[in-house]
Amino acid sequence: MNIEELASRLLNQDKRALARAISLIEDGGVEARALMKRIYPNTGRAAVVGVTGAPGVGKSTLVDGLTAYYRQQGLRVGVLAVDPTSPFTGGAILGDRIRMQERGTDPDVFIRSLASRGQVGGLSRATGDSIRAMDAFGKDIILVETVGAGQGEVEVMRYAHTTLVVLMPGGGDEIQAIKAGILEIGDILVVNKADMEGADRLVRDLEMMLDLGPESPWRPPVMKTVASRGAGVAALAEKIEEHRQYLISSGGLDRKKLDQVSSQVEEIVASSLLAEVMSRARAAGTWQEVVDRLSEGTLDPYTAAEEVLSRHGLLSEEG
Ligand SMILES: Nc1nc2c(ncn2[C@@H]2O[C@H](COP(=O)(O)OP(=O)(O)OP(=O)(O)O)[C@@H](O)[C@H]2O)c(=O)[nH]1
Ligand SMILES: [Mg+2]
Repeated sequence: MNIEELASRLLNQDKRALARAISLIEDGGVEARALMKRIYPNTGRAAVVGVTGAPGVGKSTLVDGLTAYYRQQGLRVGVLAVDPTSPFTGGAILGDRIRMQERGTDPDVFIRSLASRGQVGGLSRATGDSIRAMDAFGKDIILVETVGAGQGEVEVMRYAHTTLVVLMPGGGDEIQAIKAGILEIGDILVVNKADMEGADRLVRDLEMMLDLGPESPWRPPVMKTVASRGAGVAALAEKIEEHRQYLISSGGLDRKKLDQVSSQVEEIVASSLLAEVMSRARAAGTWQEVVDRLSEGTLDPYTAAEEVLSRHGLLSEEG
């Protein structure tokens, strides 16, 4: 199937075309770039909600509950489970896929997982482009689940318009989350497993922490849920909508979208330049020469990079 045909099938809501598109995006080759160029004008409509938090806090259960809620509203839902921690297999996410299988038979729900193939940068690009593909397909809302407690999901969450940071009582993971800078990215803090002891205390601790934080026109609300029973999910969905309205009225949504797309352009320029310089340096034998001198110990990495750039970079005579 050529790219033109794939794009038109995707835009006509052919689920298999969407699945194929995301596979191409994961591979990250020229075909994916051609596809993204073609479908870009059809993007920008979907609401993107990120769900992050430590392993096992109930993110997938919550995503499942939100999916059910949105389906009742007649909205078309895309779910993207992104795992920056486990390369290749996406072990944790496999379980989610099985759990979500029932939801997956609903023609208006599309579920897909992305696992790290080694570099966080590649996963981040694939996440952004997969969200765009789902958006162009016609999803009204896209839920992006990502696991862990570190840079990986902060990176992935920049594609979300509204980010939910999920915590559970007794995990002590709020300390971890604070340390890793995860709480700061939360537009809504969710205390899930509110049926367990310590939920109210965790809510109080989080509120206190928010009191100490900088004043902001949007103070992240702290919501309690029991995702396994669907309790609190409707109220959470209402808060998500409230945040979206706040973003729209404050101009924050347009700003976020522009920030995201312009930083993507920066990344594309950077990686294209890198590829070009390296291929010239390899072809001219400069690279081998530099590596040889590094191995002899007669060259430091800074001087080495300067030599490569001065001979093959933008400022070189070669052009
Ligand atoms: N008691 C209780 N258990 C819950 C609740 N929500 C989810 N669980 C259970 O917690 C476990 C983990 O739930 P998941 O939804 O897989 O959690 P997750 O955050 O997606 O986990 P990872 O993707 O592995 O990081 C499952 O056994 C759920 O049934 C809840 O509100 N209360
Ligand atoms: Mg999960």
